Amino acid sequence: RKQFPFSEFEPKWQQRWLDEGAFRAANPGEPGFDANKPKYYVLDMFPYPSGEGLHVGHVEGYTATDIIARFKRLRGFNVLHPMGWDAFGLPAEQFAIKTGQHPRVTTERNVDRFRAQLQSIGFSYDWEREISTTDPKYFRWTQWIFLKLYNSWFNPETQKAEPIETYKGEDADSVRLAYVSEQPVNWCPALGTVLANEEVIDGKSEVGGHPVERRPLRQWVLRITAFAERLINELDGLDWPEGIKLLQKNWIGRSEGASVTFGLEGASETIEVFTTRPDTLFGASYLVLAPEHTLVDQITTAEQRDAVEAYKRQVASKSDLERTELAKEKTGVFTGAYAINPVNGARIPIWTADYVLTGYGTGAIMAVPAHDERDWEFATKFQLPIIPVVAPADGSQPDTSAVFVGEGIAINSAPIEGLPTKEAKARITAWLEEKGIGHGTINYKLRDWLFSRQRYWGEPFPILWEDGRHRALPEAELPLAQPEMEDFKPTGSPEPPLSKATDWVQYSEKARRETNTMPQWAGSCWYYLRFCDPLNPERFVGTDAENYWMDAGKPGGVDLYVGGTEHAVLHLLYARFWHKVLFDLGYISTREPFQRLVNQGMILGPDEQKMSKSRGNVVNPDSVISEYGADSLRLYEMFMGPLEQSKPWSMKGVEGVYRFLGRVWRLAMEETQEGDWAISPALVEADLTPAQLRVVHATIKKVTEDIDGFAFNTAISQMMVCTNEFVNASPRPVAVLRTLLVLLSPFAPHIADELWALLAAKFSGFHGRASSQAWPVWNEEYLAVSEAEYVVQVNGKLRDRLVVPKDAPQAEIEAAALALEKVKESLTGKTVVKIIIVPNKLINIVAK
Ligand code: ANZ
Repeated sequence: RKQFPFSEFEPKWQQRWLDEGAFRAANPGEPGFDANKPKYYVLDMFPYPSGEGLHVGHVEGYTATDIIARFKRLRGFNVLHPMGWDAFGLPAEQFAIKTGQHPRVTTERNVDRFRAQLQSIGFSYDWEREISTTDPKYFRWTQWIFLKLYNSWFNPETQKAEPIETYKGEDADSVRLAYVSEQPVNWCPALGTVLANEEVIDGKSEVGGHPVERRPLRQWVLRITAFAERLINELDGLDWPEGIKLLQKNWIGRSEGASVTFGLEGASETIEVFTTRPDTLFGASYLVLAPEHTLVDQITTAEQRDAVEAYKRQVASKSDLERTELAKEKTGVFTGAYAINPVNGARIPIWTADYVLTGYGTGAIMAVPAHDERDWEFATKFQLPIIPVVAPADGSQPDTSAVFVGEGIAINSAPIEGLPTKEAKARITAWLEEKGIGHGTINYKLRDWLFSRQRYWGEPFPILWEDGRHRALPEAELPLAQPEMEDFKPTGSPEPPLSKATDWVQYSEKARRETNTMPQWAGSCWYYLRFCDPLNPERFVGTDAENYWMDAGKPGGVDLYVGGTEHAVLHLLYARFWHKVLFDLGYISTREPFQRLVNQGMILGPDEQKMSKSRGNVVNPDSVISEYGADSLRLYEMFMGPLEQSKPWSMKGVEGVYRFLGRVWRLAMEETQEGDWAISPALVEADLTPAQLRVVHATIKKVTEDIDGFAFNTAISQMMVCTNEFVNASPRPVAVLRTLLVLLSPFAPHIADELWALLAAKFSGFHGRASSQAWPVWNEEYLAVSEAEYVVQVNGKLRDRLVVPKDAPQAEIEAAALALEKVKESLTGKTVVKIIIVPNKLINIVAK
């Protein structure tokens, strides 16, 4: 038997909310817009509509934001709470290839299923704002933003993106924020596409785990590195978890150091190296060039040529990760050439080795084996000199049998002798600058963003090629949709599938279309802007709507963004980058997209392992809904524990909250003899007793503060306390429900609205819906503690705490203290000598 008839009223309310447009957010200038209210924009990371449907992890974050959205509405905010679909992507395309259906068909089917699932949980989205990244009306603007990137550059003087017209140099193509580059890329033959570095894990594709090779390919790349400094610094004003800020900073990987020029013996060329330790220049005993470094071929001597060529071939297939692994046996070959150390004129050999990467710094290093671990291993293996130039700061003798990587005091380094590392770095850098052989510089690990994919199911690039040169497609021709194709399988070579649509590709007699498509990240880089004004046909977002919802003038626009930590780096970094470009170009009003970020913890399987199909421990939200109802699902996911922690699923826990909702139901309803439900005769219009007032007001206070603090689990506990207080009370004042149902409505909106409507038939004061009331306010006076909390000690040691009425007689306090389990335990075998009571503070039991 069901505790309450959720399966009857939940779908009814979902439909009613939709029909009434209950959660519609009006834009400035639209009917129904109330300019006197403050705004609140609460956003979920929109889902990829996979074939598997919604999982309980989605429900967790989405319930949290829904509680906030409903709470803010009740507190008088204009709330923007939208939902949409990140619907381009590899799985849809692969499924389409496998089943012979067009990805649009399967994507639409998945979207319909996701929408129905979300609606069956009662989330208060403004469904009129629904968007999908695959909709031409949407991706028209993704393409438009790409053209803005293509038509702008980063002006180092203003540190801003500017229209390309302000660039005064010769070759505009060399500075565009979207540019073409021949690059070694991660080519995945099985997926038939190029992957970004971050999509490759241990030499395998993140999706599917297929082998990945390196190959040179012509690619579109976005110049995100120009924004590296701002992407670090502008994290400062944001209300994000420190851990996420750190992840972003580490990903950007700023290192301060110097670039130093070494002369070549017997040649006019020079070699520039990047070092973070210019203070160790006197200890440089050889140079290393990355095998791909352009100078390698030029400087290699005839005797060494075969060895170097063989080595380069051997290295070609290795990933950066394999090459730089610390544990790996060092390899390398002498080029036969020598360089001159500019600080002391020493003649040092030039090697090539794969532990130096081509994409970082200058692709060349000065090796200081005494103070760098990799150099140490390399020098030891190839018997190159090891010259200590830094001594430990504590004055102890340098141990030349081991590498010393720390900071210390410069030795064997005439002009900086005796200086501590920091000063030594500054001094030598100044000296290099004076002599014109080096300068201070900053390097970033961040690489420009490889932005093209060889796929069908993505946004085509609005680019034309003619005589080997690219140009923008006229804006009037957007959106540029993919051609209809029967066969959109990867071609097996890096030639994209769109190249098979020959009619589409041939734009004019001379011009051809670009055939790459954009990566899935593109659509999610700006969707939060489109939500502000999703139907605007003229602009990617209207100015008034953007100013209002994104809070012109504040650093970040979206008030609250909730999602998983898997997006801690890439999605958030990419979106911030696009946002800054649009901001610089004057299209939007804020510097940052997301003011506050909260990461939900992972929901683990009942076995405390990650939920996965292969482990067979996946909990399906649909089956929880059919057995216990949507309110129970919502409430349980919030009751599991703090939002940001990971926690295991438990069906017992679901039953627990389900029974709690049953008790809430029975606060108002009673079963009739015929098995129907009728309003409980215990329910009356009556004043609350002081004790009842205290519970109700304590509940208002706790729930209010806990929602603000994202402590949904303890808010629910307090509502349980309140319910237990009243469920057996007879007579039972109906006023309790006027408050409790409103407090409950963000968490369990269906039952709250249903009981509210049922009570309206008999009692006054139940107008509208529970979920459309004003949020209750607590009265501190009712809270005035008539209770005192005592610290209980035994022989001066803290054992427990005790809450008793303030005016309790001494004997009662003593008895209650002695009855405490922990006190009893520590009194075993002892006799109480006396009990000292400091009123309303402390009880000390002296025992022997
Ligand atoms: C000499 C030296 C002496 C270094 C010393 C370190 C310690 P991060 O912090 O990662 O920026 N390096 C520079 N370019 C490289 C490349 N393309 N591939 C591999 N290694 C490279 O590290 C910068 C340091 O890593 C640089 O400072 C350089 O080694 C090396 F006691 O130069 B160092």
